[in-house]
Amino acid sequence: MRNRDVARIFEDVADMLQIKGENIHRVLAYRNAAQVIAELPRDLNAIYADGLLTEIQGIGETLASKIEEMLTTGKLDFYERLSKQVPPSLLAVLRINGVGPKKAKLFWEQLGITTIEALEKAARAGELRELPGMGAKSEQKIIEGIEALARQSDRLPLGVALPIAQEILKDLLTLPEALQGDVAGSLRRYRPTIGDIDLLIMSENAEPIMERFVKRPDAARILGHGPTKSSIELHNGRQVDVRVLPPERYGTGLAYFTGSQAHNIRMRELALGKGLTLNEHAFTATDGSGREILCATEEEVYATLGLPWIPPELREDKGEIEAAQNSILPKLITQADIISDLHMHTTWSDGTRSVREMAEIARSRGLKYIVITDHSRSLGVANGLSIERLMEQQAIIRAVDAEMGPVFRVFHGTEMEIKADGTLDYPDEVLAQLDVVIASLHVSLRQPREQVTQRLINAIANPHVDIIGHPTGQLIPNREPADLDMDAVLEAAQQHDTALEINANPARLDLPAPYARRAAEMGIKITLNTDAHSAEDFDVLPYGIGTARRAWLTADAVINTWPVERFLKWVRDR
Ligand code: DGT
Ligand code: CA
Ligand code: CA
Ligand code: ZN
Repeated sequence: MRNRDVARIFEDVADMLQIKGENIHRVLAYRNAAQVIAELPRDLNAIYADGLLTEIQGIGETLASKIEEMLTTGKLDFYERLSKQVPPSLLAVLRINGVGPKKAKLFWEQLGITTIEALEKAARAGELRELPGMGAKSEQKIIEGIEALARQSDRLPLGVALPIAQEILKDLLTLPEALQGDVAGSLRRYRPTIGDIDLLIMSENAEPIMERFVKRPDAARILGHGPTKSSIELHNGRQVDVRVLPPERYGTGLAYFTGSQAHNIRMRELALGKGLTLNEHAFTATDGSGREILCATEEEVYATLGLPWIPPELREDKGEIEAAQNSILPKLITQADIISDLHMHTTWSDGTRSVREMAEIARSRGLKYIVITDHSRSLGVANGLSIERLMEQQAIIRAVDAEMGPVFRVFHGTEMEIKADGTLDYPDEVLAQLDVVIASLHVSLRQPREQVTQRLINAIANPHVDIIGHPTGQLIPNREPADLDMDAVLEAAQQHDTALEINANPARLDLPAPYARRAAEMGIKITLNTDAHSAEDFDVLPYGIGTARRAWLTADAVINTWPVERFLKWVRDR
């Protein structure tokens, strides 16, 4: 048994105990153990062999002996006995948003429901509303929950996957045989979520690279170990593929394995038009001669098709081939273009650093100006600022700004709540005293389309509001965006010259790239911010840059590349 199998059984045990109505502490002990084990970087079998099971946080004697039983016998007697009392298929029902153990038990006992399918049928037939504590509304919620579950994908957030990929790549590149390496696949294209990790290594001698890769200590399982391609599964269940290519074919392989599949299909069609086939190895003449064209670089691959090199973030068959053919590919923004950050928090609300510290960190990272935007008063959970505290903060910010001198500027802003009733959290006369106003939705994101859209439009239309923060409210991978009428939102932003944020936090990446692209085409200004709450949070910028590049943005489309004078002129004139 591997870590994830043990974790899954503990998770199921927790659920079954909870459905049975057992002591909550006991339930939580199993649930916590499941989580700890799922995230362990080391193989449980190795830990067990070293006699260190009870050293794992949250694992006492009882749980350790259950782990031992599973590792040595491949099953858990306690789990088998529970499965006879609570149908295991009922556990899937708990994954529906809005269905907890109490309701699952109710549906099972009253209606004999043990599967999601049966529950959906009963809900659609209006049978759930008759049950105690239920009604038409909660019945509808369950239908929506089932629909949302069906849409949910088993994909890993970019922010989790990229550091893992980079670490593995770095390790393989320590081998003298590895001449070069790249992250490929959806990760190189900066998709917000990824299915698996694809890595490419350039080498004449693949064997030592394959060897080192499959022997990684974080490999839970070797899925394949070939001469030039190997795959492992990490303890978190994720697959990593490594392929080794000789230098003279590296460009062809990198282009192929970067994808997307849709982009590759277009490339292959273009090749056929030139009498060539194209696969991961080479172009081959279709005239029967077998003549190959090898490409060491991606530039050569594209040049063979008469195209300029296309940045990976654009390779989705969303017009990039046509743009390349017509020589109108955008000059995409890069991290070096960014000279400011307009959204960050300090200890005044829920950040971990003072105004001065945030300013110094930002300056040391090469920025030229920042805006301090702590939360507003109604967001109690984030220690939002009363008007009095906001004005106190202004004095501090003005002092820090003066001390930092003219080449680094610190401005005063707010990240103001758009409240559930659609009103804004500070009155206009307070907003008028701030340099920059961001308005964001944090509460009541599940309001009906018309209502939540109107809330956002109210904020966009307020002349003091300069920026809408993380406009859709999505959280990756599990919280869906608010049900916004994006056409109406973009139209309003265009009309009022209100900027929309691309929040670089990999859990947000909001505004999503397709909307950001449309917004920029409409002339709406985009701002790219880290929303930093700590020093390390500034590191999320590359995720935002990747998203901006997926949105086809040039540096000029993004406020954060503008010199401070241009930025100030925009906030003052609008
Ligand atoms: P993912 O892993 O689901 O996030 O997405 P990708 O794009 O990383 O897809 P993956 O890992 O299945 O394959 C990596 C790349 O290899 C993919 O972007 C394009 C290329 N590729 C894989 N299978 C095929 C195929 O059947 N046809 C074509 N044209 N390309 C493929
Ligand atoms: Ca992949
Ligand atoms: Ca793959
Ligand atoms: Zn924020």
